[in-house]
Amino acid sequence: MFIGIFKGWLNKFPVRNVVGIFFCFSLCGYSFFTLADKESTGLKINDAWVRLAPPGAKANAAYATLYNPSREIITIKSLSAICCERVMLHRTRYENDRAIMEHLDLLSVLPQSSVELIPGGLHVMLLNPSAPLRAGDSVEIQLHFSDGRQQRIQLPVKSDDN
Ligand SMILES: [Cu+2]
Repeated sequence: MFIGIFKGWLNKFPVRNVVGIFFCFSLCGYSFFTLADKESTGLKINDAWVRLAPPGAKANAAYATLYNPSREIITIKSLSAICCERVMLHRTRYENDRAIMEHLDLLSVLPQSSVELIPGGLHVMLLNPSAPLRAGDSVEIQLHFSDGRQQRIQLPVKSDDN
């Protein structure tokens, strides 16, 4: 009986609309699963946070552990965020006790491996926020992968001591 009703409902729509609806379902499902860390797509994100910067600072560093649960290399080719003018991948290098930040064009995470973004190492740099980021804010960063896929991640803004 249920199938009968469903068929009746389907007959009311031209085939093209059904395809449209299905496409919408799969798109919505895709973004839902990316956020929910679906096994086969995207990275699993842990310990993500944005470091609270001193007042007036034009940059905030962000950290996270990125785990690639898939069997293929996942490469981040760029990042973006609504909060900030630019988002870059940086690596801190030490030269004569001086910390130097280098820009990375790409970051690859090998299959079933993790990359740690941590203070003093690899990190994400959020530049020129449109408004100062405050403790307790949530920042959304979009990862753009080299295969064209994207993943949104949420990071809480926290001070160093918590
Ligand atoms: Cu940096």
